[in-house]
Amino acid sequence: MLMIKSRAGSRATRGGGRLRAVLGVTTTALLTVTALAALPQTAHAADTLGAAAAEKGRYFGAAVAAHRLSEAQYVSTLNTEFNSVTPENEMKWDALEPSRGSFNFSSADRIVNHAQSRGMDVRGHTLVWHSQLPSWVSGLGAADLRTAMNNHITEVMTHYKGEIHSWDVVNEAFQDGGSGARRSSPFQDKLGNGFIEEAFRTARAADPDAKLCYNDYNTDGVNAKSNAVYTMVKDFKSRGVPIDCVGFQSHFNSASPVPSDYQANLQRFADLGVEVQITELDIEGSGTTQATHYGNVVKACLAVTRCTGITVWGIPDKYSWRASGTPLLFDDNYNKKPAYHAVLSALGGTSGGGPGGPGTPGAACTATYTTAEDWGGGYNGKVTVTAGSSPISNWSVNVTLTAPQKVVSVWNGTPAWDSSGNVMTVKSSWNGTLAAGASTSFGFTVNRNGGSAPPQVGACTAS
Ligand code: 9MR
Repeated sequence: MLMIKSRAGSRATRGGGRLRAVLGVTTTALLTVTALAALPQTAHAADTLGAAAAEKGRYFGAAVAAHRLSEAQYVSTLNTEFNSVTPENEMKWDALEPSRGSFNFSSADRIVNHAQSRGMDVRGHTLVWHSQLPSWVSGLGAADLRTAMNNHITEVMTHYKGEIHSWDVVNEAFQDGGSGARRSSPFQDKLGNGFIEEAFRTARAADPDAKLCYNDYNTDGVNAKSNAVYTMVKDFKSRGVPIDCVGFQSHFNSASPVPSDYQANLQRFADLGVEVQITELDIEGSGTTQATHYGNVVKACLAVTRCTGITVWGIPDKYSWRASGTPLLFDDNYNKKPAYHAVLSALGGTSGGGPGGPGTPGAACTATYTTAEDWGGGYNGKVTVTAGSSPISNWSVNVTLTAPQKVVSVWNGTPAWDSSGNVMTVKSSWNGTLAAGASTSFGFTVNRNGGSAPPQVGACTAS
């Protein structure tokens, strides 16, 4: 007996992207209300990781634990700095389906609800993995295991349909070490090599808009294990097996440092026609050495066009799975470490903007972009406009779309179009007057029409 609770009702009241895509241009009023409701807490755009990454067309996420969401400092750091979350343990099989056919989504829902209320994206982790697998699954015979695997994928993805931008469909299916062989697991041992393909096909059918990723560790450089994954992805692409992305966990320490061919490895996967995502980044160490490694990882991602986002595996060091190695960006008191500043700087952001606002010194105003919601076929963009060190009474920002993408509505700003129809100049409407350092925002809905390039947001001008 399945005990699946549909999230459709909550999605409607939260203003899920797909609903808005259907309503389109005729619902500007609704869009205005819901877009404002979804604004992330941060107003200090380019001085946060999420906003700086968004300016580069990327997300910057953190692994999150549901039970930490009642801790004020944890939540405020999450809300201020990150625009994507991955449930650290709450979407694993043992958490979601502890006994056969009986699903418990409560902790995972808590994270998804939090993310949605702040306009953050969610990565789903993970559907099929040998670890954190309940014993009832490992005890099944082949036929039953196949049914259980496909049912698990279908029920979980259906529950979160339209709410997860990327799913780790299969995690860690290859052995460590030199062989490049498959890892022994109930799935591998009973279903054979075909289980990965079957999982991806089932996942595509369950939520056609979610990006489907293969995720693994020690595949970050070119080596036997990454070669084996590469061969599989190439084969999937050539045979039309649905795969959209490869996740590189990127757990680094002195025994497993950032490989010198990290960027080249990301690039060779990207060249197969998949997105690459850095999914569980942490680097043990401290001070400038750790900071340099972090900066290099971010630069590698930015140098690969199809590297669409970075997730760090936790927020403060004390909650890391490798806490003693202090591998994260915030110390135990949530102070920003040198590694934080290196990441922000590599993303093109600027440290040091306190309350009152960031901005390029001397600029009348700054404009920073984030994607508020994304439903595959389109998205809602948000541009935060922040006055510089003097008050302003109006502002103007150019937004350039790449055809065939089209803007279908704009709110909290007045658009005008150039002759190509791709460049819109958005001028302030009711919200032109800003005190020094104060922020406002405008939003717009884009239909992708099959395109994929992120919008280019130009400089802000004001008078
Ligand atoms: O960080 C997770 C930790 O809290 C769990 O105890 C552990 C259990 O296996 O999983 C950790 O996350 C892992 C992730 O799901 C897959 N890649 C390796 C991560 C670190 O172990």
